[in-house]
Amino acid sequence: MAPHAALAEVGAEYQLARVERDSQGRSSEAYLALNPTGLVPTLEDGELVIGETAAILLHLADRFPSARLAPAVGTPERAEFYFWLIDLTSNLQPALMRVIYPERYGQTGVREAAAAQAAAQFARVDAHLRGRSWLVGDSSSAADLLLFTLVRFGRHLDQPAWERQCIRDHFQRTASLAGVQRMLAEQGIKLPEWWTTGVSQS
Ligand SMILES: N[C@@H](CCC(=O)N[C@@H](CS)C(=O)NCC(=O)O)C(=O)O
Repeated sequence: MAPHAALAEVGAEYQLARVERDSQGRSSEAYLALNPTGLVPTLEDGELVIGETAAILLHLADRFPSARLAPAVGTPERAEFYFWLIDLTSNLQPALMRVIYPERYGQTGVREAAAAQAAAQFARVDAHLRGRSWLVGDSSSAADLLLFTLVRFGRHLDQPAWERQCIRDHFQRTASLAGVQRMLAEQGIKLPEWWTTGVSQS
């Protein structure tokens, strides 16, 4: 979702390709040749083939600087932007994967432990968003697209992530971005009823 929304936000021309897996969840040899991790997403940009959501977002921010997917290089906001991309990728996302697919981790109690970890991370993000519209600075960045994706994954928690007020406001605000709207329409993703009500652009 996040790289797709970023492509739409920057106004790039792009094509989506569905990645098929076999019944054991294995990716095809052709896909593994593009991305040895077998994970989605992968971006092909001319000769460049690159995986990992955060790497793709950083690349798109560099390729389309006027779209301002990232704060200016060398500023404190840029450093905070790195923090959020790396924090969301390395702390929150793995916890959510354990919540959604606990059977892969082969131990009992994985889901409960991971759900507690994810809830703590969301509480921290919610506190950071208090009084702010976006994760970094005064305008949206690719970090907001990544958070939006993970908040939607967080609907699987006993207390869905978007039930936290500041996260919910941020989710509504991010859902209103033109590129996010386009991504949602192209992926056929429906948002919950509440997102259309009370959208705050402050
Ligand atoms: N750190 C990777 C994680 C990607 C990831 O977990 N992708 C999921 C889809 S959202 C996937 O490929 N799951 C298939 C699997 O785990 O086998 C990234 O941010 O790109």
